[in-house]
Amino acid sequence: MKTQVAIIGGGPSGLLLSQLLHTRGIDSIVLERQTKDHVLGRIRAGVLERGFVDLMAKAGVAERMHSESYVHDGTLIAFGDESFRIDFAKHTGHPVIVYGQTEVTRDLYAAREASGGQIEFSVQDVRIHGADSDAAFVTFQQNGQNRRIDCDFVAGCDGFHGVSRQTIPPELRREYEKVYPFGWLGVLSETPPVSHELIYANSPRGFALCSMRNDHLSRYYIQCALSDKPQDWTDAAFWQELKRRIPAQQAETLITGPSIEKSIAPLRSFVTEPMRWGRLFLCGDAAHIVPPTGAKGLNTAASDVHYLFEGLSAFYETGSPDGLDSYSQKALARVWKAERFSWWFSGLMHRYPDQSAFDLKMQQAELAFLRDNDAAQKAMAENYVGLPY
Ligand code: RFL
Ligand code: PHB
Repeated sequence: MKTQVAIIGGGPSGLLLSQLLHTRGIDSIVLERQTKDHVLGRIRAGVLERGFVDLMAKAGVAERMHSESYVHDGTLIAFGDESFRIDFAKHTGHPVIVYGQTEVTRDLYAAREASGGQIEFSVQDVRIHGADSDAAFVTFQQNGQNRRIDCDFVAGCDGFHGVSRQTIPPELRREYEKVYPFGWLGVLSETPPVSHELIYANSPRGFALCSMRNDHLSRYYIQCALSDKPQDWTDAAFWQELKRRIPAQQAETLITGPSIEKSIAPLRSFVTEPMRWGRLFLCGDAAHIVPPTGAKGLNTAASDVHYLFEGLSAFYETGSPDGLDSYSQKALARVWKAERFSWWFSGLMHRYPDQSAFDLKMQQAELAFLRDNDAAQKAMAENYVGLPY
């Protein structure tokens, strides 16, 4: 097989890139290790920045998102018995929207299929060859057959555990990592959301988050120990713990029900540099991870896709390699800002096992400052709705 851009990974990064390239007549083949049902079964991100929304429109896949998403002009921050609202619209003129990653991925699959895009599922042993030469190619196995794609470029969109990052020789890679001493236990339930806007809560029992997917589907998270397993938590125990961590008014009105998904995610900050090696470009979770506090993972994947799409379009349309040459530097400049925000917001909202009385006072003072200071709220809101590309 032959294509212009071989894309490893059929998650949101790979699909969005493939669909955007298609709008400029650039050919790609997507290789996905899992089945489509498996990819669509993963419950992940929920909050989309305006940059992401614009990219979906550019890719021609914004129709259902616009009709079914929730527009949010602000968020509630709770600490102890207090809570205050940060008004995104007032501070930045922009909202965020809530539309699940599952739905984003579903819309992108539908668009790729409608335009005859090639996506190969259940591929195994994907290997990238000649990325540092003029003749890159990708080999893989499918249904017991060895297959090969010759290509101009490879986009490594295969997530944190993919092969693309590992293809870059270790001596050329620099990795930065912070692992947090807790995880998030997430529950999806077919119940109406407790609040129209998200609630981030720092309680003495740990962090909690109230989110949603639509009027009948809620998404809640609580900070948990890294050693916890989802099966350790009955639904009743989860609801009881959530109620103890959110403001009394919401705890009283929370409607509970059976969970339809329950999972635990560890929290990690991670960046690899550079994001390019020859003809291989890393995008999204393949290159960086943020803790989910602040909802930056999928959104940062989207800004990478934007820079790579611009670079590839310019290359094919004008022959200029400038956009590709500056890809890593441009993408990383924005990635580090998202890393900083997620790290800061995680530090502000969680209880740490080794937190001293002094550390706790610092956290409380910073929350009080955020509550009382307009400039601090504006800085938070600008980061939350998404820094410009
Ligand atoms: P993905 O989604 O991991 O997709 C990578 C795809 O590559 C496939 N793959 C391979 N394919 C072929 N060969 C290989 N060797 C392969 N290895 C892997 C995988 O099967 C997969 O289909 O990466 P991508 O596309 O970069 O997208 C990143 C996002 O998924 C991720 O950043 C977000 O989900 C993070 N995240 C959130 N981000 C937000 O922007 N807003 C949020 O509200 C938000 N909430 C979250 C989140 C992540 C969470 N978890 C579970 C980590 C909430 C949670 C709980
Ligand atoms: C979600 O709805 O899954 C979600 C929302 C906000 C976050 C993280 C996850 O910060």
